[in-house]
Amino acid sequence: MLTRLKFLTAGESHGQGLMGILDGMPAGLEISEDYIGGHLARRQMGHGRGGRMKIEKDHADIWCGVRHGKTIGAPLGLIVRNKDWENWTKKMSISPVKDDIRKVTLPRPGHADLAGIHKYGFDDIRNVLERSSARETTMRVALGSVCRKLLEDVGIEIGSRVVQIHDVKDKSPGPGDLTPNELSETADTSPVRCLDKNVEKSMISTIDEAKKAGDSVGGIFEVIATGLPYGLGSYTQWDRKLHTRISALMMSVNAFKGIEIGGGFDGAEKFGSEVHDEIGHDGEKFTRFSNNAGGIEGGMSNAQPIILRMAMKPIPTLIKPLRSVDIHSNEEKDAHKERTDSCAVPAASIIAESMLCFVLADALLEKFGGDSIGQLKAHMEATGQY
Ligand code: EPS
Repeated sequence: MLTRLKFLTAGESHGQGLMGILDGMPAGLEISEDYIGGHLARRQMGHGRGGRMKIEKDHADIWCGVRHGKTIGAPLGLIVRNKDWENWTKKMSISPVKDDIRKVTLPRPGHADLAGIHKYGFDDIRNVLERSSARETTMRVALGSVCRKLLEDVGIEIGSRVVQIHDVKDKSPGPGDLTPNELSETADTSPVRCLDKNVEKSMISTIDEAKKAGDSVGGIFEVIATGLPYGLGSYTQWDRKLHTRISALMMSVNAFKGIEIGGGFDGAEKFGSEVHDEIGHDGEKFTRFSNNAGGIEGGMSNAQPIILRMAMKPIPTLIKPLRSVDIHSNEEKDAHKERTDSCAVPAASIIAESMLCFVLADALLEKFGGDSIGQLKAHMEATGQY
């Protein structure tokens, strides 16, 4: 789904750490560990996170691809060390160990456990859960923040806010007067990334109740991008459409179960005349009277803000586990309990921002090209239409 950029992540949740490679970044982009770290810290926040986030203080070491603070056009390599590794050196040892390591044999409903052991022929669910854990999203945010920096340098901003946790909804329309960066800065001051203080309170108590009951809750968040020119993506082929690419990357995040673009599901019960955004002209450029399309028409950016909403399911690892069956004995038992979060919706909104950063940076490079940031900017200035 990415045409100019490639990225890969590696690493287990309780292994030594996470590795990531991002290939295809132009030369000359200023990037620092501090910039990446700022976004990693945002991913660690949020009311309802479990014990792991108290242990980790995620930091990405830039391993290669950057010299004197700027990219050199080579693949970027990042490493995030797991602080928790010191507690797992035997259980997660690379080489065989003499000790008897207890196997995980009770698959958790909703997780990769049951399908994973059948697929790979494992007799220990830990071989599955270590890689299927959402810990991996740390590296996505780290690499995605490099794409975010590229976008920021050409005036494209991406931000988000949480609009629902469990059944508590913030029904207020998106604050149109805030830029995406301002939106995120405000949302980041809330423990649930919600802009409405009253709704925030209810969201927090809903998470607390779920936690007390050993349960978990999901939610919905909104992601917004501004500053886009016309024509990222293309209508000419199914896999070049911008919404195809955005949906694919978004839906690659473990717990994301639904995506809405612009008006989304609401549009299904409206008339065409109520949904489509009428066109005007202000003497200089085309304008729109609404943005129900969410910034994408015909698989291309239409110079309006991109507006997305993602639904996240409740995390499947539960303190009060659901029914399961032992994979060795076939005995009915409760599912495996692992340290977990009661709510990770605020963190997930940062992951979604990062996934959008990959797609938009890629589509921008596809349209405007350039081996260096200077060339990209010159191409955009010469041919970009807004
Ligand atoms: C996560 C790290 C994990 C979990 C969570 C997300 O750490 P640990 O398993 O050591 O507690 O907190 O992942 C899950 C709950 C899951 O089911 O994958 C992180 O870094 O975001």
